[in-house]
Amino acid sequence: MTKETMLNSKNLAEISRQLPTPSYQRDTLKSGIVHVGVGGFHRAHQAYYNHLLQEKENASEWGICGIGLRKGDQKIHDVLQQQDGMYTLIIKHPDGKIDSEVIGAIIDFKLGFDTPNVLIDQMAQPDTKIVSLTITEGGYNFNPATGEFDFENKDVQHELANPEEPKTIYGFLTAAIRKRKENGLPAFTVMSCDNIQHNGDVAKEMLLTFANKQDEELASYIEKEVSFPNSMVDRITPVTTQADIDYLKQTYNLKDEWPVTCEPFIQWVIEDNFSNGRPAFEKVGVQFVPDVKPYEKMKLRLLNAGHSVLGILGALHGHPTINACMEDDLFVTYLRAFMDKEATPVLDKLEGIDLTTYKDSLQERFANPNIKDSVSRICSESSAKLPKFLIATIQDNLAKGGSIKYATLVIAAWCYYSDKGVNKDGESIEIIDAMQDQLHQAASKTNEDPLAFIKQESLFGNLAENTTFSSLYSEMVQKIYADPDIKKLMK
Ligand code: CS2
Repeated sequence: MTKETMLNSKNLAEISRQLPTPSYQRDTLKSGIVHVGVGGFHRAHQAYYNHLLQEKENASEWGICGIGLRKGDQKIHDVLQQQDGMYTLIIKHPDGKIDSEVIGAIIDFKLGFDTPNVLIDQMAQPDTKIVSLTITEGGYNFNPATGEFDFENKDVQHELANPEEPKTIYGFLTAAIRKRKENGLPAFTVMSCDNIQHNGDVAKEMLLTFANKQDEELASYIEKEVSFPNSMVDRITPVTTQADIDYLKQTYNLKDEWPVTCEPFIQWVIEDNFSNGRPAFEKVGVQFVPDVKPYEKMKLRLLNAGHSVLGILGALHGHPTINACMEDDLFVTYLRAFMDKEATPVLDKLEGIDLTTYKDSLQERFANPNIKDSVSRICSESSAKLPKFLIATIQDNLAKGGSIKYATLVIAAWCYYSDKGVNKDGESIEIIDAMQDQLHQAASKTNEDPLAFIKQESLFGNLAENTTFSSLYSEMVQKIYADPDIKKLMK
């Protein structure tokens, strides 16, 4: 067997005989963008758009420097370091066709949990014009029900008292903005790319709340000088599996230790609000709009919520992937009923977008048999996702007397899932959630108090006091506890 070719700059010419590789001069790129959270999604989305732009024209001031704030970032750092920042993007089409391409937009990666100054300096250097974020819904440090900044967070308390030892994104951003200000450099843009409605506004509000506690003068500088465009980002990016790594080895003899797979669909709608310039992303299909809010809401309340509906119910039934759910007619009918009867009636009107076509396309994307997006990825961190994706729809429908039964069953199923950690056949389910212990404790009181789970105010606000919701929920949760065969209740 021939020796595998390791993905790195030295081997690029050889690799390019087999699959597309960057044709631009990577060593001339500057780090105009510092990105926090170099996960699969960033690599399939923003870094991919950036790569397309680099391929199209000279955009050398807009290379990406990844940074990691947490110990968990060590592994991706080490892999990318050894691959000179490159990785393969494996785009899987529904008909089985696969397009693989080496992406080169990330030119550097730095870690800062032990050496925060390295990251502060990177953000504060003159070339940096944008700090972009995919730190997940939970990374914004707000209470999901009230939206208020969580000052109880130990890391936040530490960095407020020790501004030179930042730990969370807020400590790093304030330290870097302070340094730029002191050095007479213009402020960067903070560009959130997370699935949060009004993601830019939320990032701004949280950063200002934090900065006001630390340094009021700096907070008013941030308010005036830093821009926070809102955006809607979209591309389904499942967790990379060993099979993806093996595929590259077998097909191209290529050794890439952490490729990314994704669907062909990609979308980015963003407000044109940048304090210090931006790449010409419109040339590679990014839509710049004056107000992104209606797009965000449509995506979060249909795609992300739709995912959660399939994910939670699928986990309880025992479907391993989203496409397996979509092979089950009952799940397809249930998803569509949720979208048509509960999510759509509380969406804003969107000029030029036909929601029926949008929902049809979501069904096709979810059904892509090659994506194999695990329900465990979808269910992970549900405590940070469901309040915005699903509970908000229940609240809106309660306010106008609309249907809530489809979404309510998902909440009842989430309670059982959090309590038992098994599917209907008693097989264990892997639960990944920062609030796992609290969720489990609340859920495990269901037998004594059927409303115990929805009494968690940080997730549900005062919804437990709404008798329309609580009586329906109570009936459903008791039925699930009596018989967890969820399909009987989905009929
Ligand atoms: C998913 C998203 O995390 C989730 O639950 O719904 O990661 C989804 O795949 C992306 O937002 C698609 O753009």
